[in-house]
Amino acid sequence: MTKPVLFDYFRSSASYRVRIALNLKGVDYERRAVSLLDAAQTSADYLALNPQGLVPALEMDGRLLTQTLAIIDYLEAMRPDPPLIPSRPADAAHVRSLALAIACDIHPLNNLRVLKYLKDELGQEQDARDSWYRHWVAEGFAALEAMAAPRAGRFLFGDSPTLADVCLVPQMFNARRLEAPLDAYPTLVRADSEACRLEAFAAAHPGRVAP
Ligand SMILES: N[C@@H](CCC(=O)N[C@@H](CS)C(=O)NCC(=O)O)C(=O)O
Repeated sequence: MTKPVLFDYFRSSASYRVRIALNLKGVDYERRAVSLLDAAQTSADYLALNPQGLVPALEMDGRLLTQTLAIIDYLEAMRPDPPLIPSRPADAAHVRSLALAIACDIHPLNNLRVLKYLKDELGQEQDARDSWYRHWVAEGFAALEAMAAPRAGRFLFGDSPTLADVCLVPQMFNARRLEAPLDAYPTLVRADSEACRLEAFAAAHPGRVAP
């Protein structure tokens, strides 16, 4: 069996999600760096793998998978243990809604190509771009805190990590890097800190996989 290959960038939060999921599922994999700093995601070679020009992409079981939530769904189907989605449909919907609030409603607004467009095409200075970044984090995290708090345990939902934590931890890492204030989100801070104590999360941290 050939090892799965993850095409990723150490500081990309989407890549960080998939590293966490692979670790939680106990999948042994290799990494191939795609340097966002050098715009390697726009190279012809990489676009042949992922026409979206986004990392990560995962080569596994003879397939090339893209989009983190689709990749994690695949892992969940192929390696059900430990589950990242609760078995009760209502709980599963709740966990997915937390994950999607991050992956669809916070992350894309603050993605590299969006920040680059603000700079290069719209002529926005660093201060304006930082303020854009922090605005969408604040709005998204305030909603996420309200959604998660009533049903949170040690983690965003209950007492074992789910897809919601897999998405939360990289977004918190990203928010800290851009110095977005986090005091108003105690549930998110607690779940992040609990998750980061687990080796599957710690081993996926950008600081651990940096070139
Ligand atoms: N929805 C995509 C998002 C992937 C994504 O946006 N990746 C970022 C890094 S975190 C990227 O490749 N950005 C490159 C760019 O913006 O040019 C997924 O979940 O896989």
